Amino acid sequence: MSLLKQKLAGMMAKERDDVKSLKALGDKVIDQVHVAQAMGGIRGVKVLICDTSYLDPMEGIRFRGMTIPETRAALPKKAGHEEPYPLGLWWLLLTGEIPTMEEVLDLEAQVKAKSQLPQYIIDVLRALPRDSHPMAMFTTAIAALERESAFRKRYNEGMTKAEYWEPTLEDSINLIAKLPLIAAYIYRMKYKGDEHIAANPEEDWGGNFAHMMGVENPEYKDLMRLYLLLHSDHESGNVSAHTGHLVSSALSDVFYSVSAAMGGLAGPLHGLANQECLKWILDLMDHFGGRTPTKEEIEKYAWDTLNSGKVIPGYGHAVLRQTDPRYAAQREFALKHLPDDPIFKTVSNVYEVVPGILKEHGKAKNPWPNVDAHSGVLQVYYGVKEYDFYTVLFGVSRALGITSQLVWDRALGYAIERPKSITRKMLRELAEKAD
Ligand code: HAX
Repeated sequence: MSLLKQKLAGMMAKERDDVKSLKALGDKVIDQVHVAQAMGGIRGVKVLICDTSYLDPMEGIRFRGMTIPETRAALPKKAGHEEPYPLGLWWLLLTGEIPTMEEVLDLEAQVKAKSQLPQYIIDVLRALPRDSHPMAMFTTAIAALERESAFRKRYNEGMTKAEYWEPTLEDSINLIAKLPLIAAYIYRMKYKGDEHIAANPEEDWGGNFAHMMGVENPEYKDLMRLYLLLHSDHESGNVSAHTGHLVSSALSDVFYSVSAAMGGLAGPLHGLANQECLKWILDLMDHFGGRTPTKEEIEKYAWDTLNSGKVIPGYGHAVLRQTDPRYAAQREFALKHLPDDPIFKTVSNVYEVVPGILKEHGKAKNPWPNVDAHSGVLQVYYGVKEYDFYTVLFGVSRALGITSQLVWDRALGYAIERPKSITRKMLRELAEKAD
């Protein structure tokens, strides 16, 4: 049995007792719902349970209680590299503990053993028109992989509810192993003359992804590790994680759940904002003849965007009310490795100008940048310029968060989701009665 499975098996009894004792508090009121929340995307209503991470509006994300700097400092790193093994973060999300080097390497080995792309997945990808969006390709390949599901097989054989987490973990390891292969295949097929690069058994999961995409710069491999850590988990209410949780609650397996989640990530208000954001920055620079525009010029351009009824991508957030610490971590990387890059300078100037404009505009509750405002410039710097691919990078990382949540959803027997809908007439009547 893998060290990860052993560790999780040892946690089950205590965690399940905890859930049982919470269920005994079942009739206590913990929140109330306002009309604005019912009409505004269930905004902020406390109805999901997620132990892998928590998002504080001012402080940002904590992975199992740890801030991003704490996590980066504590997780094991490959010798000679600055950023941790992303699979170490997965271990942390799953178990709540920082793994030892032995534990990370055991997990790396588990994942490596599943790192082959079946021919039928390649055939599915090749059958899609080359101008399909990479996220459509990615989502299709994940759904097609469902054929491999251990959960579905074991469910059909009649496994008990207490066992659900085991094939969920097995499916998760299988999926995590294959995602960089799928993503790199899409990247090379679509943008790099259909020439593919075999995995390097010496590389870790994160470094190998960069290698298979064709970027050998060790700095980029560290950027990839950082990227995979930063985008992984953002508690359970965001569109992608919540979709995964919702679909899995019907006992659909990991492949169906993550594929559906990726459909949500592909929206421009969510993960696709990273491509939108870089496009906005490049368009801005193009508009001023390719140079770094002045702050006054950025101000005018930002107002033009807002006045044309569009959002400024990479700014605002449904929960955060401060600069996203995932933005700050990427900015720190840029200040260290590409301080003089003209696109980075533009991103920095936009950071100085846009929050003030959004405040003056008066609509966005959070005028500060989110994770997507900074990721593109780093990719371009190392040669990954095809910005419609960026959400796939996000997707590989987000799967770490979603799968770690799904393993616990199934371990703790969380119920099938079924919120109640009412008609608008009923809503009005309830609201009037409430006053
Ligand atoms: N530019 C212009 N207007 C903005 C804005 C922005 N960056 N952010 C919010 N607003 C507007 C909203 O569109 C909304 O307008 P309406 O009342 O006309 O509908 C108003 O301000 C209030 O919105 P909010 O309550 O502050 O924000 P929401 O919770 O509704 O939405 C979003 C949060 C992230 C979707 C929003 O801020 C946005 O559209 N930002 C730009 C897109 C983006 O960067 N998305 C990525 C977010 C991070 C993420 O999920 N990454 O994957």
